[in-house]
Amino acid sequence: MAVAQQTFDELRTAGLDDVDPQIAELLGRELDRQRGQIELIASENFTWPSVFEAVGSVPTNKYAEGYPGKRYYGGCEVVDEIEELARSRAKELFGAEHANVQPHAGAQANMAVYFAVLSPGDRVLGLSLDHGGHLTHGLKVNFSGKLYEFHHYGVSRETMQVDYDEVLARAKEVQPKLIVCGGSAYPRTVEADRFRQIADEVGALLMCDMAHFSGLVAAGIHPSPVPHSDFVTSTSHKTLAGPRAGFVLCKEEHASKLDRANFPGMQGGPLMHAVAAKAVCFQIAMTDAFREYQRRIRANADALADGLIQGGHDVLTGGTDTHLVQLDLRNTEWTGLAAQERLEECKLTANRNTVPFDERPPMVASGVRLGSPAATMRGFDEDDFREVASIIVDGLNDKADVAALRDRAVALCDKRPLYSGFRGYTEFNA
Ligand code: DSN
Repeated sequence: MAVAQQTFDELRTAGLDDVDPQIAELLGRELDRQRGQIELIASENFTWPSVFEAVGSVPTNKYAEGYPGKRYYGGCEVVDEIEELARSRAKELFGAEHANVQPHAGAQANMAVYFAVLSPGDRVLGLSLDHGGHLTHGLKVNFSGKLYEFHHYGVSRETMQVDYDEVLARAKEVQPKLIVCGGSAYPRTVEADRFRQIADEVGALLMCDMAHFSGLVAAGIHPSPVPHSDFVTSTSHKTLAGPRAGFVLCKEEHASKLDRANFPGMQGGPLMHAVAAKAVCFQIAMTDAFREYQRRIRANADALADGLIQGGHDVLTGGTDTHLVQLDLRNTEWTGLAAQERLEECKLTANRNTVPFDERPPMVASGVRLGSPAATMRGFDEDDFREVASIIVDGLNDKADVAALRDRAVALCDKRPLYSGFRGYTEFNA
């Protein structure tokens, strides 16, 4: 029955199909889209059914401004336990002294840290966006670039990797109050221990944004920035494979400043259903199964990079230490935009990305950023990723048989079905 005809009592028990068939249909189409293409966007993943269940759960109804035991609302005894579990699991998983699990996303996690330790106009040093940083690391049009005096270090022209001597030289020149390491398009290990030495040398605080590689850190595959950093920020939905959300880890000495910066400084009521889902994600990330998943992410990223190189393409830095592979198209006739569009025609989803020292603007770019977490989640192995690399190599050719390449991609999707147990848009909507 159409929503306009439903009574109040009917609406109180009606499902989405009845209330909003348009949105229901779009959700179904989005599920089909996710199932029917190979997801290579390095920052995306397919989360666990248990996380979907927590995200679509009743704490979405609850206001809980404040922190466990110190709320501004009644009825918080259960959500207090949820948040305590999320906090303690985050601390245990990453060996952190303190965790704040309330930031809605990675940008808010970074904002909470800046609000905790910086005043407007303070100097900060971070990796520039066009060398693999992030817009919240001081892009001029972002709050970070507007509020603070951000300076940037880049990667070396020879190695395309961070040159720690150059970072030290920049830090001495800039005298920042905070150094930010990590980023969104850097394929190599972020050596937080070396950033710590640099920060100590110039008397700066250190924040590591591990949003991209936090799953690898949880599994012990990427060195942990936690012992070396004053603050570590992350999302929970990339390699960590949890809900779309953020969190911050810090040393105990910064805990109360961080918590106050997040609330009441920056956010209002936390999204307690998302906090519950973060607790689930941290629990899963402590298992051997999760560590195995992260090992596969790494092996698959290597297979992808090797396949591209063997197919005659340049891969930034010659490979990867993480889940992320940057295809460098500067020696080809392809722009990042054209390549992204061609791959999409072949049922491979990725995003164009500038490469360091790119002469093209970001909307065109000369690179394509690729990642292995999502396809690995649906069961792709190294052979599958070698086939993905081969489809990319064959696709980036003027004479490509796009229909045949699309068939090869669809064959992989059919071999590795996604969310096969789902009855509707999620397992929980029959
Ligand atoms: N948009 C995310 C990424 O793609 O890396 C970072 O915010």
